[in-house]
Amino acid sequence: MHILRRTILAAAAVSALLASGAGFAADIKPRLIRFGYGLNEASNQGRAVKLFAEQVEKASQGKMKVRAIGAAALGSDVQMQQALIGGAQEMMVGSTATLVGITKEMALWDTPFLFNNTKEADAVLDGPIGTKVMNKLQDKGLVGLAYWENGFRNLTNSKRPVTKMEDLDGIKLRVMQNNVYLDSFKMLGANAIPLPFSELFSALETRTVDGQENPYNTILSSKFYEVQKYLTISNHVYSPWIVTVSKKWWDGLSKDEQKILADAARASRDFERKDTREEGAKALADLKGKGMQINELSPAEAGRMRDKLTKVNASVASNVGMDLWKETQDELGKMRGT
Ligand code: TF8
Repeated sequence: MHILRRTILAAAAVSALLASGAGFAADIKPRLIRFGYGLNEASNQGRAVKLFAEQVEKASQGKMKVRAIGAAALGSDVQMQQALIGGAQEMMVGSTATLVGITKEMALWDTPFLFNNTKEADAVLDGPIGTKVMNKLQDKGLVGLAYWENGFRNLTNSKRPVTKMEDLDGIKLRVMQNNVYLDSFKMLGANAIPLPFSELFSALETRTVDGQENPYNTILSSKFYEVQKYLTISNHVYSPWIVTVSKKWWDGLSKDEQKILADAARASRDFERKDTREEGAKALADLKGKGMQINELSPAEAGRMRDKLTKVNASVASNVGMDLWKETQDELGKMRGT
């Protein structure tokens, strides 16, 4: 009787251990992960990084510690990418658009009006095409774990309401350090100026540039409403973020450690998309409340801009390769039933 009871207790203890993820074989060493990002702590990006850190610490029973460092304190996206490649920093999350200099296929996501809605974005990014593009990073010293949502981008400026293309003439518009964005906005008539995000607020404040484009969430969390009066709803492109790891460091991790990071990146992706969409749904009203003047484009003007912007498609296609371009168009066509 006693032996039986002890056996049952022991079996229960083992299964509890296994259920908690700390199976006997789990190979987890003490690790410090410096995880950098560009927005501030009180942003959708900051909240998701915080969740990621909690998940990793929990799943590793406190052995793997994530030091989340926001507000570009470790550098701009481009600087952090280099630190990851060199092994001086372990992880980051940032815009895919700033990775194009490293992996040209990332330019696929810069295609204006590629996705009609977030459902299409999620399906393509999380499906075989998104994975294929993400895996291209590996040759360059980076491991991609998940796409998070930055979101559909909209135009703001301090000069005038943009109700038609011609209103952009001569507006000094900050764009990301990416040729598709540069070409797109030049094509629309703006004076497009590439700048890292970390320099954007002060560039707007000092009027070094007149405008910028980012999702509502970022316009809100980065307080651009303090230095930008006009917002034009343009939704001209869906911009993903991507969680990346230094491959140099990743290759030294055990399978268990890698799995903890990959699982946490995906769990925080799901949280982040939901959080971003909830915040985004209220953001316009919030921005109005902060004093921004918001306008939509008439269907005719939106169509004119769209026609102009899709002129960059040919150069995106040649950059990313015709096969990948066609595969993406086919996939979207299937989803749209066209
Ligand atoms: C941009 C991007 C940024 C992100 C962020 C720093 O405009 O949208 O918000 O790259 O990770 O630069």
